[in-house]
Amino acid sequence: MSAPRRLLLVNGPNLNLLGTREPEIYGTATLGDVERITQDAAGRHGFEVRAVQSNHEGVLIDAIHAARTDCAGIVINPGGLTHTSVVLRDALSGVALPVAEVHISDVNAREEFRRHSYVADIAAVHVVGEGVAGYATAVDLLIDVIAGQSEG
Ligand code: CA2
Repeated sequence: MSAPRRLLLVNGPNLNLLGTREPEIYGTATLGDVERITQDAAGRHGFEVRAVQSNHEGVLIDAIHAARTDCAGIVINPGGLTHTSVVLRDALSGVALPVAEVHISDVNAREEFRRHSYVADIAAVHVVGEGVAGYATAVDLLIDVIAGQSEG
């Protein structure tokens, strides 16, 4: 059976605040803009997007589990959970879908604790420091990975 032409977009804690504070770090685009950018990029490849943002780890994990049956890949900005969450990592590796990890800011040029990601070594795609445009880059690269899988 061919893979579903749908991606799950996951935005973690506090990303609902995009566009309201800290524009010098995160820019002025809102979460709605991020979801549109991701949907537009996916649409150019004939994919649709299911978007979830939550400040609750369990909600994110349930959404990741649900993607197992009807999504071909996951674009995720785990927010601060990037640096803390083994359970989020386990959920992502458990569903065995290709993952694109996105960070709006350049996490390698900020505080030391932001340099470690629990997701990085299970993600096939990494996009860091491109602002919200990085979500479109992540979609393009993730769909390359998905296309490569279905060739094999
Ligand atoms: O750069 C990113 O995308 C981050 O994933 C954003 C997280 C941060 O903990 C990561 O280290 C890097 C923080 C998300 C909070 O976003 C806000 C946006 C506007 C105002 C306040 C918070």
